[in-house]
Amino acid sequence: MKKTLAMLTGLAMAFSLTACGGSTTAATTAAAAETTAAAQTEAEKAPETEAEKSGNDKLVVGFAQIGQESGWRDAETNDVQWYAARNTDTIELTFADAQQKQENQIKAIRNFIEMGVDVIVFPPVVETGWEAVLTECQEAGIPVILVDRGIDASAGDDLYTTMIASDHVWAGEQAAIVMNDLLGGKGKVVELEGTVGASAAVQRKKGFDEYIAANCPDIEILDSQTGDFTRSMGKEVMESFLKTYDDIDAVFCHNDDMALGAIEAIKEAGKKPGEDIKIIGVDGVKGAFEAILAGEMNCTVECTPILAEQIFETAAKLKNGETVDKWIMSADGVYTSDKVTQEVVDGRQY
Ligand code: GYE
Repeated sequence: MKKTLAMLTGLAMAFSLTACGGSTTAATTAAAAETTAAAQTEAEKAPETEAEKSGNDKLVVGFAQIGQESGWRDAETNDVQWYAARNTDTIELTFADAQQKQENQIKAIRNFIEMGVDVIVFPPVVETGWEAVLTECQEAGIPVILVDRGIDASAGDDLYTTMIASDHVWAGEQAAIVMNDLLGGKGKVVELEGTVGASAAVQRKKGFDEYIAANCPDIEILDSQTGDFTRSMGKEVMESFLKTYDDIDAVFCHNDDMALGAIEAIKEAGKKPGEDIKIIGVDGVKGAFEAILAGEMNCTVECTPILAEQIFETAAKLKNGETVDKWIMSADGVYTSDKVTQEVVDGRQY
């Protein structure tokens, strides 16, 4: 009993339920609040014993979210909570926010194992350090779906069941192809990297840098530093790049939030973003589309956060013992300024 209470307190602490980002509609915010209430009530109840669980035919999913570092992340959270809130007759979602800390994600996953959920879903904040907890999931017989980021291949891909994510190497390559066009094959570029050790950052960098090295002899990458996928750090690091180099022609940002931060830094330095310094981001959030329409940004490579339907459908298949592909890849597009109209901006849900 003590153990149960301690665990519940831990769980309740893990439920930092997101107040959603600025681009959310009232409807999704309301839905998120609904799920929040459901999740909190769930946390207050005693976790199900295996016996109780066998009487529960709902799909019980534990989602250990990274945090709220970007508009993209908020959009993914909203989508998952919105979907679960609309399917409460078949789905029971327990959602934890790890506040960007791997140790919190691991704690949340261990709580889900103790609760005996049907399927565990999480985006690994970094690529390494998951062997122990994923082995525990395996020993408990709980399938694991990685979403939007992967784990280090050397850890072995039998540690998880499937991954639902975009191809981040492809995104980096697409950004490099557009960069080459924007610069007419010649110029000096800086790079704002995502969270150190996150697959989305490692792979976007690999795709971009390798394409430039192999195909663009007159494009030089002057510097590359992390902005941790946040707007504030993107701005800060761009400010320091602008102080160090007076000849920057373009910036490749591993996500749109950092690109939006870089735009502010460039304006404050008295230059025109999108013209004096070209800007490419990744994600395809509404703010980036608005910046492209305003001529202050040149391109965003899409990486869809709308994954809920795939996540829950895949989880249902795994609960039924079906096998699924090891990598369920999202289909994404590349948005240069010629493709971004007011209609496209208005049509963006996130
Ligand atoms: O691009 C970024 C977010 O893992 C794909 O994480 C995701 C990335 C996304 O914070 O904005």
